[in-house]
Amino acid sequence: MTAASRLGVGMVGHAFMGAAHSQAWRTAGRFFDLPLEPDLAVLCGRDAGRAAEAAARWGWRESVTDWKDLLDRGDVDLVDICTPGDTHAEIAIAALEAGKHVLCEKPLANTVAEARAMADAAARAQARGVRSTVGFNYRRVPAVALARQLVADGRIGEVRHVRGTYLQDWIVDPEFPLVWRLQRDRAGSGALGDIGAHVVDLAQFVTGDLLTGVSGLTETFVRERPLPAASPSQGGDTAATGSQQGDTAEMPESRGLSASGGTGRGTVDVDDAALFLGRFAGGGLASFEATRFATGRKNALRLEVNGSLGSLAFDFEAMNELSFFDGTEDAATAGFRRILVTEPGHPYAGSWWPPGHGLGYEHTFTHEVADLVRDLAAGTDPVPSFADGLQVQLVLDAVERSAARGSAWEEIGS
Ligand code: SOE
Repeated sequence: MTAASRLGVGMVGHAFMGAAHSQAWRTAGRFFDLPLEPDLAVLCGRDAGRAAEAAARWGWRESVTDWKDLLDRGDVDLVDICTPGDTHAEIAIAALEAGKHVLCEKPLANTVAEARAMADAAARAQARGVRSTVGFNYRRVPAVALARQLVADGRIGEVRHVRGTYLQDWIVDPEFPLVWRLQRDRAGSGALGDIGAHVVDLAQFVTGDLLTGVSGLTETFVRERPLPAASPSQGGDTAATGSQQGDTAEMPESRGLSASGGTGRGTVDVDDAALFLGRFAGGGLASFEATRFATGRKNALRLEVNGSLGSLAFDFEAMNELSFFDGTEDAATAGFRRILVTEPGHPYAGSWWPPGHGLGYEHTFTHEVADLVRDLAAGTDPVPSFADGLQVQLVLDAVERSAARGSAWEEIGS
């Protein structure tokens, strides 16, 4: 691999997202003809032993414990941020200013102020040819990319309704511990920022339109939980177990919580669920739901778009399918048809398996890094940008402001 043909990657964090990104960096060059070969140079985690274990498991050449080490390395061209949201701004801004491209997991940040600082740093870096993107990976589901194409081609006409839900149930058990995702100072918010960010980005991506105002309602059903058992690493550093439960909580005493080692209880200061209405610039109306208490729903990211000429419906739990209703067809035979999005001509699908064999969650990350590598080689700006991530953060912030004001209508700032 010559220096000119490689893209040196340094990844910070190695929990669930670190595992997904590692799989993507390892796989992208084998299924997509990329102009640059990703080189998994170095993984960073705060606990040396667990970082070394993760580096060996996921295929990284070495591991370090200080993310700042990545900024001085000549073999790192891009910093991939897979840590909890409270560290995104510091790491991304420093990496951009050090001349490293950045892939940052979603949500971009925990606050609008942080997101704006990141977007400003990205704009300054872009002027120097240093590029950045935020990891809204569901845009890269073939069925979602097809839905966006159909809307853009006018196949459903004017968008009237968007119905977006993201339903999970992994904390329904009140004894599930107070992990970092349930701590405002680490995660910024609860279901709203974690999975609400995805459904907002998805709705705006598929419709090609932006929300201009929202009215929101949030709830925390379980207001205190057991403190997590002390663990040798802190939140966001553990090797993935392939589920949210794999993100162990950070050491309780590191947050001023009692160092009970899992015997005490702590207050949940984030939302368990958020419901909100929205209006799009083009006049369409939207309803959204992001919850971790939809008992029985594991990762049900769903979007339905109703237009003046037809409708589209997507459910991530059947991610290789897109339902399409063509309202221009003869009413006698019209109906929602199931498009199996696995044909060679469908987005991304031609790089994988024969029709009907299907893709999974991991492939969305492979598509994400494949598109990113192509952009970096071509000198074009990857999407979604940090500015796109800021816009999602503005929506989330407006939902929280609305919920705090009795669901009063809140305009989306800029
Ligand atoms: C929530 O637990 C979560 O891990 C999100 O953080 C991811 O973005 C989503 O892809 C799966 O669920």
